Parts: sequence; structure tokens; C-alpha cells
Amino acid sequence: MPQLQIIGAPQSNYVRVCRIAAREKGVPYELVPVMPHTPEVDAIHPFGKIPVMRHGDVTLGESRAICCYIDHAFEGPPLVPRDTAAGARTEQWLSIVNTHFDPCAVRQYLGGYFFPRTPDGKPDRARIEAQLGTMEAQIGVLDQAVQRTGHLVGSGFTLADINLLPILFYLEKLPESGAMLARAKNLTAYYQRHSTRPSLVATEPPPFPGRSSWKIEA
Ligand SMILES: N[C@@H](CCC(=O)N[C@@H](CS)C(=O)NCC(=O)O)C(=O)O
Repeated sequence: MPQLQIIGAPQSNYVRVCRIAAREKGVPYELVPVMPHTPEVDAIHPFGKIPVMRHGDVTLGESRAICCYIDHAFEGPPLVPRDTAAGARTEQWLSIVNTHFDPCAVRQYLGGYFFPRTPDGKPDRARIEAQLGTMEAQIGVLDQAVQRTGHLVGSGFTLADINLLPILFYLEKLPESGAMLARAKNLTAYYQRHSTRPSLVATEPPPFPGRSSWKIEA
């Protein structure tokens, strides 16, 4: 059996999602830590985005497709429940996280800190502040969603949780989102509990290139 390769920088949320998925499934993999738009990535993803994967002759881009492959190509606990309703609910939360929460909390809010595109390289306050209302409302929704069982779906750890937790890793470290999470008691308890899982510990991202720590200049 060829070895699975997950290709992409370890700071990327979506790369981390695939790495957590492989770990949860018990699948060994090699991480190829390259940036978006590098030749290894462009050869597989039509828009040069990370992650991409290679397993023998199979190449794929897009984290959802990669996780689908990992879930079905290998033995191990299902990442998406095989029960139809529970599986669909997992897709629902995964989609909410990736199409609503990620664009606001990651691409805009975190991007305003880590990739500000300001002339002096300082955080882009206008971009950051524009997200705060929406992000707080979304954190409220997620706080409610995990209140009952400590999971997004049913009482098990699913691919929906795997997509949310890497985002919370970053939000916990930044001032406004950190304060929002501190007020969202259920979501904070959820994050603290699951972040001790071996799959999360093993995939904790290093600081971004050019930074020695996660300390943020607000
Ligand atoms: N829908 C894609 C999103 C992947 C994505 O946005 N990756 C980011 C890094 S987290 C990236 O490659 N950004 C570079 C770019 O957008 O040009 C997935 O689920 O894999």
C-alpha cells in the first residue's frame, strides 16, 4: 500500500483538518509542508489551494474531498456517521463552519491580523472590526449547538468537529475573538476538552513563517 501524502503548510486550517482526519482514522501519512501555488500543489488543485493529497495514483484537492477519501479508503472509525440523518447533520454543520464561519472568522478577521496587506504591515483594524458583529453572532450559534452533548452532531466526534476546532485554535489567541469565546462557556469547554485529543495535539500548527510565537500585536 503506498503512503498517503497530505500536501500543504501546517498552519493552514484546512490542511490541519485533513491531518486530524487521518489521525482519527488511524492512517499514517507524510506531511509535505508547502505553500499554496507551489508546483506540487498547482499540479493537483486547479486554483493552487492547499491542502492537496496524493495516495498512489489518486490525487485530490479540496479538504472535503480528501476527508471523504480518507474516510472511505481506509479501515477505522467513520468520520461521518453512516446513519443517514446523522451523516447529513454532520454535512450541515461542516458546511456552516466552512461557508459561513470560515469566511468571516478566518479569511477576514484572522486575515486582518496575520495577512493584513496594510502599508506598514500592522493589523488591518477596519477589516477586523467589520467582522466583529457577525463573528459574535456565529459564535453564539456554535455555543448553542454544542451545549447539549459537547459535540456538533449527536454525542460523537465527527468531521464537523474536526472542521471547527482548528478555527477555534486561532480565535482563542486573538483579543476580540478570545473575549467572545470566554463569554461562550459551552464552546470554550468544548474547545478545551477536544483540544487534548491526540489528533489535535499532534497537529498543533507552528507559528506562521517569520514569527517566533503566537503573540499578537493588537
Ligand atoms: N475549499 C478549500 C479551501 C482551501 C483554502 O482556502 N486553502 C487556503 C489555505 S487555508 C489557501 O490555499 N489559500 C491560498 C489562496 O487562496 O490563494 C478546501 O476546503 O480545501
